[in-house]
Amino acid sequence: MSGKFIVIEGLEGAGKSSAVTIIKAAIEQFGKPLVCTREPGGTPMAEAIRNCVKQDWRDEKVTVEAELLLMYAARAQLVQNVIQPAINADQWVLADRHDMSSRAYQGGGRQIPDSMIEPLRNITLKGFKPDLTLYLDVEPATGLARARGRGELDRIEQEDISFFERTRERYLQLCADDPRAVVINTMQPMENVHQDITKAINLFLDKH
Ligand code: T5A
Repeated sequence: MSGKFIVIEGLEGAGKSSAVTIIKAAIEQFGKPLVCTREPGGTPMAEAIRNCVKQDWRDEKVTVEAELLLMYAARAQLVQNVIQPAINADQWVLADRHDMSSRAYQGGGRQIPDSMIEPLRNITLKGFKPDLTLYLDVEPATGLARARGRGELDRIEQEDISFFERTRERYLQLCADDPRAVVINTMQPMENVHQDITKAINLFLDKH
């Protein structure tokens, strides 16, 4: 027996926080012990990396290569120390972001070629992948307006809109190629978004 790995993905302001709350409740009702994670982060060292990548370093430019490597360094810590042990112990894991974020933000947004990303994925994940990914789709302008309403934008959130358009486009491509990914339209009233999320998670739970 082993647990399941469910991932929520999406641009800033897509509504991942409320999706986590809905899915967490559904899994707990299903009677499964649950571990929740976020990326980058989720272990003491990975949280330190998160602080490092989210902030500006005054005049020092964060290179796209350093950003990519830090995302995978944080992921290696989290997957080996938290996610895989939990799954091996028959717990379920609900993740706020995972590998698809790097492929979309660094691959799509930053335009880093797959030939650079793939070796890092192999080293870090060794073929490990989610059982279900819910991608919350939002147009960048709408998502960023929601994120702005919440407070100051961080280093990545301050990127040009074209960065988020490329990121979204890559997300949609990755979902189209992944039979375990479900796209949820979040550009509709919150109540409808929540109904769609509930439907998707219940469909998954019915099969497991
Ligand atoms: N990153 C991360 C990479 O570049 N590569 C990687 O490999 C990884 C793992 C992480 C940053 O790092 C990048 C991506 C990110 O830029 P973060 O703080 O975790 O930083 O950023 P986010 O995950 O984007 O967190 P956010 O809090 O911005 O996004 P959420 O959680 O999707 O937004 P949420 O749920 O707080 O919603 C925002 C607001 O919108 C409203 C909500 O009420 C809330 O106020 N809202 C809606 N309003 C109207 N209609 C709806 N349907 C709504 N849905 C939500």
